Amino acid sequence: MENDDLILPKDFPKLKNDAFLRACQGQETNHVPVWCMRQAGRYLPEFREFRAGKDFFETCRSPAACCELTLQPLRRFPFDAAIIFSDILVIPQAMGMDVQMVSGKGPTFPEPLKEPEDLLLLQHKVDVNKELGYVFKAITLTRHKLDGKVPLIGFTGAPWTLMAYMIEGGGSTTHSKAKRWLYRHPEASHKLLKMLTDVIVEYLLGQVAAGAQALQVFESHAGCLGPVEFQEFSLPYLRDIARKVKDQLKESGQDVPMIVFAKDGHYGLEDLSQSHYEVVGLDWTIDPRSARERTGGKVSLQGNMDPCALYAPKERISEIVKKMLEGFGTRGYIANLGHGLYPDMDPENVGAFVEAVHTHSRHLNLK
Ligand code: 1CP
Repeated sequence: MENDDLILPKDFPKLKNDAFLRACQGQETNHVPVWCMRQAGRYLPEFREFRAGKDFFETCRSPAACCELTLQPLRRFPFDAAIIFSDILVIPQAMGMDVQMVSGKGPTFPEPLKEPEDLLLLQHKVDVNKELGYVFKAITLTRHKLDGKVPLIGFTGAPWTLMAYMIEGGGSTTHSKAKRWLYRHPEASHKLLKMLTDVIVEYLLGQVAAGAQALQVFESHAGCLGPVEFQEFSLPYLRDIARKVKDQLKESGQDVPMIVFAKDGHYGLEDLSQSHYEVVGLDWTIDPRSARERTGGKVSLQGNMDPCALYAPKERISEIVKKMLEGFGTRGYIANLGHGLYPDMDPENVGAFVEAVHTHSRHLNLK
């Protein structure tokens, strides 16, 4: 593979470990599959070394760099899935917004959306192959280089979460600027959410065409909405995305499992389990048994250990994992954290988490 640019999305190596894909579909597996949100990240010294001195979004635009960062955690741990290294904010960029990663501050939009008229400044029709083709190339390259070890997950931010960043101009604790739009400019809000939905659908289809074997939709800011706002401004778009992606894939005889992760959106759990997604991701504020009851076996579940439990000694991590597995059961379940890994986490404890999931679930399956 001399020139990575010439690698095509076909003749992919045969998949050797399908536990993750089977669990997404609710099928039996020998062990519970496990991966971690932000598994490619700053808690790994090799990640910090590779990223040192490089601009974050420049890194995102390099398929070779994304491939390397995606593979790094898999060299250390027997994760059952890989997630492509990228970021949710590549979509606002593709729509014409400037987004920079400011060290110590996080993603920053120098000119966030302020008033409904600002929607006119956005690119309404996005050619995803032109604007986001670099992500597709990264996916194709990574799928080849994974050599069938585990499936590759593609992802996107959900419309409300992206809208929140585009208005707030970065991270926020209250999201009051973005929520102001929901209460003051509901029509413009729906217009923006619809525009984002259209781009997201094309983007996800492009990821599948490039080789993504599952898709996760991150509604990271569900928690700042209440049940009423969630029903109006988040859920319909989450549903639309899954339905449109699935309908289009069906036309070409394809099917990939889709995961929806609405962080802190416990009030929407019943609805999320009836939204065309195979898997519902959970944060740690939901009790596993109650999540199973409330979703009534309609979907597989993913999550949900408190990431901070990784600060505990390894024996304690093992106990927590065992309890979590007993709560969820080993079928139709993908172990993960309730949110991403933090930069100060010890890679050894991440290894202990993965091992505990594999060991305890094999044991429970024998009972
Ligand atoms: O320089 C760095 O390494 C910065 C840290 C970092 C990383 C590793 C950012 C900045 N993004 C990423 C990669 C990333 N982002 C992945 C890679 C794959 C993996 O998980 O291993 C993924 C899936 C994302 C998705 C993402 N970006 C989300 C959704 C997941 C979540 O955390 O809720 C969100 C909200 C973002 C925005 C973002 N990007 C980066 C930061 C620090 C943030 C959060 C900003 C904030 O709200 O304060």
